[in-house]
Amino acid sequence: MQKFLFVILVLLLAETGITYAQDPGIPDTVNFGVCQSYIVAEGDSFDGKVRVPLRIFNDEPLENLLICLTWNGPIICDTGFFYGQRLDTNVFGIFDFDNEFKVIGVNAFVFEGEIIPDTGVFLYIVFQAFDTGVAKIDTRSCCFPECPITFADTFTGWRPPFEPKEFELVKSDTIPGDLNGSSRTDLVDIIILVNFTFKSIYQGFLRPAADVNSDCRIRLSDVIYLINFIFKAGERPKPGCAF
Ligand SMILES: [Ca+2]
Ligand SMILES: [Ca+2]
Repeated sequence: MQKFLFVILVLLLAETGITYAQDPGIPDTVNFGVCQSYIVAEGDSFDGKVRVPLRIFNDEPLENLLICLTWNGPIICDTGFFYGQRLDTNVFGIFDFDNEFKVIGVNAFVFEGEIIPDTGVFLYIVFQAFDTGVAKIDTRSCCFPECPITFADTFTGWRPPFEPKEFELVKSDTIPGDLNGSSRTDLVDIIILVNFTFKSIYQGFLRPAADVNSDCRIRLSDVIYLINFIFKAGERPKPGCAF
């Protein structure tokens, strides 16, 4: 929590001195793209990952953007990674979350230069799902500490419209690491994964099922993880997030 308080402080400090005004040009927006989930049964319970793309449209250069989110449903925040052209060596991004208070803080600001005008995915948020059902992501504008979505240029700030996102968490019938759908994980699955990783041969498997170490990418470390599981009684494949 201490770390997150620090980020909230950064967010609030960053807001200090901003004069709110009408959004210049075309209205900027903040919304979400299609959420993807991979949830498997673990005995009587469920385990999985959900990837939520946060999308931003800004037609003017920005100096600062602040987004606070909250959620409900059977998910906890796991990680987030920035995406696209907006962050570079002079534009710094902070992503932080607190699962106890169900709050996510996103801040991007410039050391020099600007956050360029752009449209599309700005951040992927990855949640861990522990059940099926419905989840919803909203802003923190309504709650204490209030943290409205704010975009700002050098002189003024504005509050772009935001669309909350509700999505369904559905159980998958596949098993992590079972890439040929044989209902078991064995040498054949390793060969399929090796062919994909080193020869770019894709044999139609569900991608998150191949991300067996659940780091949201399919690569050599997944091959090693799967070999260790099958031949060395290593850790079981996890539901992945490489959608
Ligand atoms: Ca198999
Ligand atoms: Ca992986």
